[in-house]
Amino acid sequence: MVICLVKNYVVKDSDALLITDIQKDFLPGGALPVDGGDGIIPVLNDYIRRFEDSKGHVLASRDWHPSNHVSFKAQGGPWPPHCIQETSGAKFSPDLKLPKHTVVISKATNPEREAYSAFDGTSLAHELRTLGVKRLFIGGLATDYCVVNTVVDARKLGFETVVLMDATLGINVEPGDVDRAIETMLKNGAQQATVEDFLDAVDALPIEETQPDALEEKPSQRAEVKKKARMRPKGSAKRIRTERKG
Ligand code: VGL
Ligand code: ZN
Repeated sequence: MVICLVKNYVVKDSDALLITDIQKDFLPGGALPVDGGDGIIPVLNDYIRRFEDSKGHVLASRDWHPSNHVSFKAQGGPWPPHCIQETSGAKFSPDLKLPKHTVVISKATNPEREAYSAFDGTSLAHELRTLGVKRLFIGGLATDYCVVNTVVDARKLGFETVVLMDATLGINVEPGDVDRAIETMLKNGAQQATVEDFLDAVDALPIEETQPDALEEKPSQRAEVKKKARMRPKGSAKRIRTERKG
């Protein structure tokens, strides 16, 4: 039996995209690089465009340590120094196309405490509630640290939470860490999705509204939606809707 698992997410203004820790130190050439971490940046840029087009919110977290942070080896922690406040390594990757109005969340700023979750000791929950966000889509680095802890907290706080599986990568200090992180997220009620599970705005319209007659009723608005759809790389939403996974 083939089970249809295509999800058809349509981004709306009560949705937020949270991009975790796409900072130079976590990318190849950085102080604590995630292998191939730069490979998810184009995918994240695609998600950013979708959220921008559909009035979803975009937030970005950053690891933002003081130079004497407890997680650094010199203080007895597990990590080399990384993402030190105001240094070049702590900067977001210049390849990540963050919108101007992105809400930036700085985490693990207390020298005495590790905080992998973007909710831990930050204003993230407050920001999301102020924006009216009900559903949180999360992608970024690293699956087995920031992402899993952020997702578990999001679930505890009552947000519907979707992990963007094609836009997150982990460190795997121990083999299987990433797999265990994914299992933990699912066990906590998170959903998982890839870009193929998203419908473009134009495909989400009721069928009759996409007919030529209906187009004439609201020409400017409709033209705008159509124009955006045309600007996309050859979309897959139509095909995906009939595709089966699993
Ligand atoms: C992280 C390792 C060290 C993370 C932070 O946020 O994923 N990982 N510091
Ligand atoms: Zn850190």
